[in-house]
This record gives sequence, C-alpha cells and structure tokens, in this order.
Amino acid sequence: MSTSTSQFSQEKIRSICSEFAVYGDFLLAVPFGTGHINDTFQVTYDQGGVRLHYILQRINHVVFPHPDQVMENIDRVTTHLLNKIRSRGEETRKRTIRLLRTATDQPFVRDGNDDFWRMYIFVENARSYDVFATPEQAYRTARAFGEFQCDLVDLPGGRLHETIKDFHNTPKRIDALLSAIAENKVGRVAGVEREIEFVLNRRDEAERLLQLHAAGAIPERITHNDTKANNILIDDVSGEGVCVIDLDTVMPGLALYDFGDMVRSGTSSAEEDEVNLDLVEMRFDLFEALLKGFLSSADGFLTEVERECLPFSGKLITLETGIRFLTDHINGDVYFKTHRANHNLERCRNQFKLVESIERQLNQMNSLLR
Ligand code: ADP
Ligand code: GN1
Ligand code: MG
Repeated sequence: MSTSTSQFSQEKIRSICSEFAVYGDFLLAVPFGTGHINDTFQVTYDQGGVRLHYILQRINHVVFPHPDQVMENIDRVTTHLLNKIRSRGEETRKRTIRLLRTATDQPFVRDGNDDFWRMYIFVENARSYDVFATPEQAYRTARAFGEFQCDLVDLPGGRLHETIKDFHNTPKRIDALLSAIAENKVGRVAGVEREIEFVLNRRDEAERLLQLHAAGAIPERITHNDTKANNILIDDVSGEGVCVIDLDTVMPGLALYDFGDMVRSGTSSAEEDEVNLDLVEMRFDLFEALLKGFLSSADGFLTEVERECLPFSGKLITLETGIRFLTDHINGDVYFKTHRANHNLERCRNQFKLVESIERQLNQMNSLLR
C-alpha cells in the first residue's frame, strides 16, 4: 500500500531539507499538486527576509523500484536541457526543472527508511492544469513536449535506464489485468464484468504500435512517457508551456506514447475522475490544437508512419490508462493514490467513456491530419 503525503511531520521534512545546500531558514512545508505517484511538498525558506519556494519530493519506490536510476536519468536529462537552453541564449530560469544538490554533491537524499528525496527549484508564476480550458493551452503544451523530445535527441552518455519496464506495453498491461482477475485478491471482480468486456473487445488493437516498432516502421526515441496535462507548467503571464516536469519516466519509448497521453489527458472536457460521464467527451477543438502544437515542433523528426498513427495513439493510451486503473481497482488500490472508495474504478469508467468518444471521432481526427 502506498504511503500518504500527510504522514510526514514538519520535523522530518525539515531534517531532510537540511541535507540539501539551501541557504536561509526553513519555514514550512505543505503538500502540493494533484500527482498520483510521489509525495510532493512546497517548501518555504526565509532567505534574509525574502521568501523562497522549493519542491521537495519523496520518490514512490513501490512504483519506481530503482530510485537511484530514476535520479541518474533526471540528472542527465536536466543537465543536458540546461546546456541546450543556454546555448540558444534563452532564459534558463523557467525552461527546465533544476535539482538541488546535497553537501556531498548528490542530487538526492536517502533516509534511514530507504526513502529517496529530491529537491527542485520552484518555478514561480507558472502552474499546471488538470484540464485545459482553452485550445491555446493545449497548443502550447504539445509544442513544448515536442521541443522536449527534440532537445533530447542528442543526449550524450548511452541509453537511459528503463525506470519502469514495459511501461506503455499495452498487451502486457492487458496480461496484468488478466492476472489480477485470476487472483481476485480483494473480491472486486464481480462488479466490473462490463469493464473487463470493454477491454477484451479491443484486445486486437493493443499490439499495433509495438508491431510497427518491431517491423522497423517506428523508431525508439527518448520520450517523456507521462505527458498528462498537469505535467507541464504554463506561464501565468505569457501563456507559454514553459517547463516540462515529472521526469521520472523519461526513458526510451515511442513518440506516439507522448502524443497519445496528451490526447488522453488534454482533450477531455472533464477531470480524469469525473463521475458524471455525460460530461466526459473528447473535445475536437482541443485535439486540433494538440495536433498543431505537436507538429509545430516535432514534424521535422516524425516519420510518415508516426504521423499517421497520431490519432490512433490517443485512443490506445486512453484505453491503456483505463486498463491500469481497472487493474489497480481489482488489486485493491496499491499503485495510484486514491482519495475515496472506488476511486480507481471511477477513473477507469471515465477513461473508457473517453475511449468511446475518441472512437466516434477517429475518422474526423484522421481527416484533419491528412
Ligand atoms: P507526481 O509524479 O506525483 O505526479 P509531479 O512531479 O508531477 O508528481 O509533481 C506534482 C505537482 O507539483 C505538479 O503537478 C506541479 O503542480 C507541482 N510541481 C512539481 N515540480 C514543480 C516545480 N519545480 N515548480 C513548481 N511546481 C512544481
Ligand atoms: C500517473 O504521476 P502522475 O500523476 O503524473 C502515472 C501515469 C498515468 C497517470 C494517470 C509513473 O501520473 O502513467 O497516466 O497517473 N504515472 C506513473 O493520471 O505511473
Ligand atoms: Mg505528475
């Protein structure tokens, strides 16, 4: 079972923070954001009368079995991004997250409970959105994620660690669902027959991107793999997608996973856990904005087959995410943070409603692309 952010006392957090090279006096830490995985705090320091913020995170080591490898990846990626941004003469303050280091020059602290903690400079005057309000936000986000992929094309130092194996392997996600059903650990299979049938009816399509990859038609790239709407910070003033965050899953992957997850989380008319499914639809205007935004930065490197699969990837990743929520519900809510009973099941039903909405609009999405 995952731990709760609220279980950590101010004293505990103060003591972790004291190991990082931060000047000034620790004032307080408050839980921050709506992420499903890590424990995130906004920490406030007083530095000579000026209040400064940082992000402190405990890495979820149930989800990430090798936090040291996660940190090695993030250190390499953020260093590379910083060099790129500097070489273009752009302002570095907001364009990438930046890790703080400890007195012994480590990018993380490992405490006595084997928990890994890291600290980032807090990006001010920008915020993340769970649901996009405007096509402009969708456009800026997709453009920024495309730029992110572009910037990582020449990352030196060999292949990144796979921080979660087979993360977007949809057939394996279906296998995991079938194992969960067979084990039925907490007796929840009765009650989700319709959702299981929904998945089995779409099983054939789950292999498509992996088959194209195996046939050499879609290359491996360095991808973000968790491009949900709230994993980018949008500037409060310029509206620009300034900073890609949540880099735990940056690893080898397919560009289509990133576009697909943007469609999943960035085109919905409602929150991911909205229970009134009448409110859940794929907004075509937001899809159009995502497509234009992504192509504005990624068209130069996408292959023809990758381009063709952009609309389909949205359907696939939405289905896959629904499968993951369903599996976690059946397993007793051990992976995603939940805040109420049946939360994962509600998220699953929401995602499957979105899949249906995407299916209805897929022809139109493909026409737009052409
Ligand atoms: P999780 O893996 O649990 O989703 P995230 O890394 O996405 O955690 O962080 C959770 C939230 O914290 C983000 O959605 C964002 O609002 C905020 N956040 C994370 N890093 C920063 C940062 N460097 N500056 C400002 N806000 C941040
Ligand atoms: C998790 O960490 P967060 O909240 O940004 C999950 C994603 C899911 C998403 C669904 C490491 O993302 O894969 O798509 O929830 N991250 C991990 O909201 O599993
Ligand atoms: Mg996140």
